[in-house]
Amino acid sequence: MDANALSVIRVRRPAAAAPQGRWSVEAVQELLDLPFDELMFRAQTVHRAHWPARDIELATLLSVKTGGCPENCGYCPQSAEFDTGVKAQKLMSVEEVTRAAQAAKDAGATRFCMGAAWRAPKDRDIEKVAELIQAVKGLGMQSCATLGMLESHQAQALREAGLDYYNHNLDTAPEYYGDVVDTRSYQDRLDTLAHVRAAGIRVCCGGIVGMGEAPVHRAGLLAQLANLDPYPESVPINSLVRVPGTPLADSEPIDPLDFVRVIAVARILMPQARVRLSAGRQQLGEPVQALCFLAGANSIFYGDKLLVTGNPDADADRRLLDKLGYGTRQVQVTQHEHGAHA
Ligand code: SAM
Ligand code: DTB
Ligand code: SF4
Repeated sequence: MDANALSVIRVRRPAAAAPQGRWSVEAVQELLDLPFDELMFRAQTVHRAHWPARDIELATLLSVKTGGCPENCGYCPQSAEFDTGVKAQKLMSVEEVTRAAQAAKDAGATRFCMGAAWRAPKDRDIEKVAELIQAVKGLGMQSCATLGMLESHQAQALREAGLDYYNHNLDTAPEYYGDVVDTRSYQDRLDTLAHVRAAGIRVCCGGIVGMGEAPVHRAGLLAQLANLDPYPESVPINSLVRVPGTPLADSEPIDPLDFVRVIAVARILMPQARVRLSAGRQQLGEPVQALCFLAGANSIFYGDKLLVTGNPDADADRRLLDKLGYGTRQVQVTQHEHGAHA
């Protein structure tokens, strides 16, 4: 057992105090390689020291601007370069988005995340998204947006509109990034994250596993996330949804227990972050999801659809949480509204 691994359960620092470069890729790899029981014990210990037990955040996603994206992210069904059957659409109206957010709230979601298939929004797009943010905030929900690369003044405008979180994923290790997308760089992603942070918006930043990456790339991604200063408040861990027509459609799926390990290490490295068990839950099944919660995941995407691909339906998720004894205390189902936007 190594000293780094032993030290991790003592981590109690506030996110804002995370020193740069604290985690080496090697130390993270050692955590990923721990015996499964040891890793789960450590992750659960860190989790219980920082979070209430059984507190699973429900965040609903909506694709407010779908398809036709000029980037070539190899995993993404919304790139215009790939033939995936996703049709490009215009930005949704305030009324449509408000209806969807209200339905999500009625079904028990507390956070509403709006995704747009842009490389980078124009200033006039930001003005329109600001109205969407205000509508979501008006319902008393937390707002999140993921719109691509931002300039500093755009991040500030989103903050002024009331945006709580900005999602911008690093996706994988820097060394593997060029194999996945070559229309933008890792540094572009880091620059946007810095603008978001400087504007006072909370950062939602994670990645995808199951893209054919080597284990060291998973360690590299986790080290990058944990070494952001401060580390993100919210960390979505996606398992690749393999969409026919995308370059990564035939990737070897990740071993489910390795996926659980990634969640556990994210929890250990970033004790105060909401670790979100994100895309790919349909493929994981209930027992693996239960292990992910045990490993420290405390948030899910909730609702029948992610952006353009499927997600377990809300009824199934409520059943799962009930089955696990987590209850759905925040959930007041309004049956006729739930799923109306899916
Ligand atoms: N266009 C913006 C961007 O790329 O930053 C925002 C939308 S983009 C769809 C948001 C995130 O979804 C990506 O960064 C990626 O991590 C995730 N994602 C996209 N396609 C995925 C897939 N097939 N499986 C898992 N995650 C995926
Ligand atoms: C994140 O990390 N995962 C979400 C959200 N942030 C925007 C997106 C998942 C997309 C899955 C494939 C799709 O439906 O487009
Ligand atoms: Fe475009 Fe975002 Fe999809 Fe990349 S992940 S192709 S930037 S929508």
